[in-house]
Amino acid sequence: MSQITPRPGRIQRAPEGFLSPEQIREVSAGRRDFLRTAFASASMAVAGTSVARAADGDPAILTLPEHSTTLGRPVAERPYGAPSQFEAGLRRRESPGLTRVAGSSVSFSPLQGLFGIITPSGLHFERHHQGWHDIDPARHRLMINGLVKEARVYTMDDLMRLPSVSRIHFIECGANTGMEWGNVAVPTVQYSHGMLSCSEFTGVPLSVLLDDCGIDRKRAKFVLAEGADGSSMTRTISLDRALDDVLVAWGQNGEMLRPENGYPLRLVVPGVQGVSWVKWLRRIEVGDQPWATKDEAVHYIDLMPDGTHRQYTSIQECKSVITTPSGGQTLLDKGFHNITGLAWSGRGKVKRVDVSADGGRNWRTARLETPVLSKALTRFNIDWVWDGSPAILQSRAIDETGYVQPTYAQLRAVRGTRSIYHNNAIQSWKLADSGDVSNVQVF
Ligand SMILES: Nc1nc2c(c(=O)[nH]1)N[C@H]1C(S)=C(S)[C@@H](COP(=O)(O)O)O[C@H]1N2
Ligand SMILES: [Mo]
Repeated sequence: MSQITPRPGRIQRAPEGFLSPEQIREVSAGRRDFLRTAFASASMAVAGTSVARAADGDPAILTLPEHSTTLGRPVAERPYGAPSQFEAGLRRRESPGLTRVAGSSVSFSPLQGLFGIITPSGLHFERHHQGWHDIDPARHRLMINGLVKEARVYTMDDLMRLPSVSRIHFIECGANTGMEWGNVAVPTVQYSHGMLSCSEFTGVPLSVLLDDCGIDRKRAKFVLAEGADGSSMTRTISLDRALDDVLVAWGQNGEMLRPENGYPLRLVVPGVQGVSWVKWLRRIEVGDQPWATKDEAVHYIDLMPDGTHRQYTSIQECKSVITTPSGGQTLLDKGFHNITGLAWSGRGKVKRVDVSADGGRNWRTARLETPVLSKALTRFNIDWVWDGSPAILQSRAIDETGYVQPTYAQLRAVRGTRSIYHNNAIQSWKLADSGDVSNVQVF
């Protein structure tokens, strides 16, 4: 157990992500001097007490600010709310140089700046193979055809009058952390793990629609989901899964999906890699064998150490990452720090998360914050007192099947180093005695 010291350690959170080490050092050095002067007089005045900031000398508490003496802005000035101007650093970001065209690219969620388990819709990561569209829902249709008694075409109105459910699930691109297979490639958790988001999705279970069309129970084994964008995004899903927890969803976090996330309709395939969550969903075909389309025969296959490719590895295995402190941040003080992060498993609930501060030699079990939901992000927290010496911070998740998140050595022993997809290895953040946190790999 750690003692909570009265003045929690402060963190330079560097939400910009791509600060150079020099810039980070500049910022944190400046900030430290500032903190030192700000607190010097205060701590003398209250010597012997546990108060961190004395009122004495702090203009932020002594002077009545303008906002306490003037009329505020009118209600509904912004009919659709937006974040504070002071949160402008919290942005989805493209990784410079990762892709050549922005229409076929990725933006990463700023995990380092998020709380809890729900990703604000405006910060949900994006992955488009052929750009995004804002499709008129009045003109959008979903067709179900193939091995069904009656092929049907649904309008959005048809779908939205059906009995719907709302469920919280994570979506993770299969290529998340893909740049880290061979060596450390990116500086921050936004770029190493930010193709990950979690929302409450609302829609109709795909099983309801398949029932409505009457699937040929004898021959039907698979379904194919197809998107309405120009990428010909088509993915095979086994019928078992399609009838289990897959949703045809229009809602995301209480409102309609955002255009970037598939408005007006997307598939939600809990636990499965993002590519199967077909956006702008326009067709479900029922068939008797996998289609082996381009996005499952050429892309989204795992290159194995022996040179062969593994197909149809869809589940996102148990994984976790510490989001604070994480790469690019700087601890400005010794003493108490809350270590926080996210854990998830495509196979069900997270059972336990352990945290190490010494590169995996010793582990302590973190607190899992409720709710702990199946195939959803789970938030963990653990108290920690930094004594100022270098440390390697790691988290290791275990899911309800008993599967333990692997080390890089364990993962590479099976998968090699030249893969792209399904890297769920334990992430290490190195904390230097300067307080700077950086991305390292520990074997
Ligand atoms: N129609 C269509 N669906 C798609 C894609 C796409 O390009 N077109 N990209 C897929 C991939 S690879 C991922 S990881 C997820 C990303 O979903 P998001 O953009 O809502 O985060 O959508 C999937 N569904
Ligand atoms: Mo993806």
